Amino acid sequence: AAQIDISRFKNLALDTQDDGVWVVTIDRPKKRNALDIDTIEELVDFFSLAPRAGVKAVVLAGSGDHFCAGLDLIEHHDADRSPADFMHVCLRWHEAFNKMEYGGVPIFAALQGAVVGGGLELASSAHVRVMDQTCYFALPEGQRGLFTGGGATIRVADLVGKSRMIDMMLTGRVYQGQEAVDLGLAQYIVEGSSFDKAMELARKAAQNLPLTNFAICSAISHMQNMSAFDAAYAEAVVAGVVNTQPDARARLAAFADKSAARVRPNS
Ligand code: 1HE
Repeated sequence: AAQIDISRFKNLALDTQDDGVWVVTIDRPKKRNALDIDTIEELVDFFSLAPRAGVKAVVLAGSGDHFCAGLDLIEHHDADRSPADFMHVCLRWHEAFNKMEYGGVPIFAALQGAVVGGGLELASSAHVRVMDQTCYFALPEGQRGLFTGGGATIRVADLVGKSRMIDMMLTGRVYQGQEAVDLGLAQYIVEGSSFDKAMELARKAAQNLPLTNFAICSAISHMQNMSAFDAAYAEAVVAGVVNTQPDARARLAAFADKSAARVRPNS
């Protein structure tokens, strides 16, 4: 298994829980967790290793009152990048976010305050988003003279639909509260701490077999990129591997001997 050397990370605060859940916190609160080059490289590092390091689930958080303010606009301004330079910056964002979405480790984003621009691109690369009452979503790139470069055209459009994304960018529209959940920007909204809820969900997911979670958090995303014909084939292959894994036998036996919990409606 790969080892994750926590001391190497400066902009991410990493914390491990004993059930295999890792807390990954973007830790630049004075900059509202804006994503500079170094932070993106740390995300690439962590999420490249996580699938091979026994990480069972991740709670992805932002330090302070805001989840993430997106691209570090000051770094971008000061660097005065060439088109080719910024293209390569964006490719590193894609490297990080693709590792997240396709890596096979369940990621639960705990959202508060601003989830804007690249911050929304980051959040949309998680598998599950939990928002609190302070949380709001926007794509201010349009107003800043910019365009999205971290996958919003794929992932945010996928969450809210093309027309809503275009409106968000043209007009700076902000979504918050229950409406944001209804649109699919988050799956959960809580009265209290989004972190506590994300942790509860991550712990629950961490009890699934790792190979099952790998398929859920990798295969489904890959299949969206395939024709239905090829996706059905890939699904059969994945299910062939997952549904016959030796570790699942005990769970199947528990169902057969009626000791396993049954699926019941919410009370
Ligand atoms: C930053 C950034 C940043 C704050 N880059 N430094 N994203 C945006 O357009 C969002 C820009 N940020 C904001 O609208 C606000 O800062 C917030 C709503 C997130 C927070 O407001 P507030 O009042 O709590 O903080 P503030 O006073 O605006 O900022 C506090 C500090 O954080 C200040 O630095 P300081 O050194 O003067 O104290 C800000 O400069 C700094 N800060 N946001 C750099 N984004 C791959 S393409 C992706 C495209 C994009 O993501 S475009 C960016 C969209």
